[in-house]
Amino acid sequence: LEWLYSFMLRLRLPGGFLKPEQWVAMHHVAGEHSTGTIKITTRQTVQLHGILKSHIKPTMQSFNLAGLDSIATCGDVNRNVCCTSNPGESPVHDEVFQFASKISEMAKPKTQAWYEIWIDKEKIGEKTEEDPLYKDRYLPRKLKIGIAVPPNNDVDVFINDIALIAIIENDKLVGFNLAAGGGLGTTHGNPNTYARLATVLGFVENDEEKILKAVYETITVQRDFGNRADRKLSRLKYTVDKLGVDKYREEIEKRCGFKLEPARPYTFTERIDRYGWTQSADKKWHYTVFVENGRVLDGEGIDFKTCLLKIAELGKCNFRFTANQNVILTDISAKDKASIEVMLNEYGIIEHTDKAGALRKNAIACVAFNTCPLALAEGQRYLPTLISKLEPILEKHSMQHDNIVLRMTGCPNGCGRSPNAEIGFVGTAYGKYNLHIGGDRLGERLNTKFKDSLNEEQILTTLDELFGVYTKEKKENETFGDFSHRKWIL
Ligand code: SRM
Ligand code: SF4
Repeated sequence: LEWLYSFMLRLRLPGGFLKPEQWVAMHHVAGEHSTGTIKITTRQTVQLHGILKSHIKPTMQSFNLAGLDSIATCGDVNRNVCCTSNPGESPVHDEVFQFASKISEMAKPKTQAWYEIWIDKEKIGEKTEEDPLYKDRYLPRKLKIGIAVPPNNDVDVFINDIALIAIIENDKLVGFNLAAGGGLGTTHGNPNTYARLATVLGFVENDEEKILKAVYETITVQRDFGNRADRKLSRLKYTVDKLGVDKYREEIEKRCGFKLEPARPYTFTERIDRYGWTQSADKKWHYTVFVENGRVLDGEGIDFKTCLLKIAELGKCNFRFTANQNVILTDISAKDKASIEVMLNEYGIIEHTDKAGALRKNAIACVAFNTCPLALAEGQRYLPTLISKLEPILEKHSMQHDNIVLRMTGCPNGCGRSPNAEIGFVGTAYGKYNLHIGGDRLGERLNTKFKDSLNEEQILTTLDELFGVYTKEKKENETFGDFSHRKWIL
């Protein structure tokens, strides 16, 4: 007999893309081998929890048959590459999105171990597998890459170790601004740790070889200069600050053999998922489903899982996960739109998506209890209740339609990206959260701790007071985040 271990598995899905037949496969794998819940993560992929040891191999094998894998979804390597989700965002969306797959492939570890262990591929034995990127040492720590298509910063691009911002001129992708040094994790009681947003280093023209090279060498600088002595201080953000931004840039340029051009102008005006129907320039339709905290399951009022399975079985749309833990049914032709809408209506998804309030629709919570071993407080199991208690308070201040970005994490690792929310909760102990305010709406400014370890009652009273001051004193069109920054942080 041994302990009844169970495991969590994450898929590698660059840009969060799944074909309908892959959704069907994933649905069945979740049912046969895990708790059954399909959990959409804040990095546009899915996690399955509760996979018993004897089920791991069949799970991997079923995913492999569906053309899916879990390679590099944990460990000191490049993780899932994020990209603005909605094809309706820009006529060049697909061109940008292809870079997510190319970067993911480029930075994928070259070892065949995953196939040997899980798919029974022939063992390579004593031979050494060459990996020019990771060599024999991997990276000092996990590394994350995100790509955004302005004006929507739905992927929260600046929280990534490496960020690419698409520069679009006259509806053409002319290149990317390259930024480095984002990361949100901190450790309670360790003042050397901090959250940081990526710094823009420069511009690379739309030449695939050059763009991939610039990203590659940004990784190798971290590989060679990153801190390998203290894992708490080993993310790329600390390397940028240790070397200095100019030195980091110079090192990239030296390795690339070309200079980064001066960064090009861009503007983010939003950081949202566009719920409901949108249409792209190619006349295709896309429907963004609101999935509270990314938990796709049946029951709890709506049979999301059955509905999405039935839609996938029609084979008329692709699926794209968003970094806000939602799913978009994409690339639907005009003739297929009605049949999908019928299903969305039949299962109450349209009503659910339309009815949810603004605060709820813009909120994120991390997994936390009961599966996360690092949780100090609740995340996704509690935030919906807290929002229900905040909604009447917002209404009292006529703020119920305000798209405030509120996020909660069960510990300071920041998986729900609370450090760059307008209102951020960071778990300190069961039922207690630090309250952070003053982040901006677009994800371009971090928030600051305002109060320590509040319980629910204190949270509600404090926010009631802050909302009262905000509605009285705000300037026209000033967001809660900007007001809080000006009033209480500066
Ligand atoms: Fe995370 C560790 C869940 C996005 C920063 N994260 C964990 C672990 C694996 C706990 C562990 O190490 O044992 C959590 C598994 C919980 C569970 O039961 O499933 C976990 N992280 C998640 C997810 C599922 C949250 C969610 O509810 O969606 C997200 C999965 C992303 C993915 O698909 O790959 C997730 N994690 C993030 C993000 C947000 C992002 O990347 O956009 C961050 C902040 C950004 C960053 O990396 O700085 C984040 N996770 C961390 C950290 C802190 C890293 C640091 O630099 O200090 C840890 C702990 C660690 O690495 O030691 C962590
Ligand atoms: Fe777990 Fe902390 Fe990440 Fe939440 S923020 S999932 S509690 S590691």
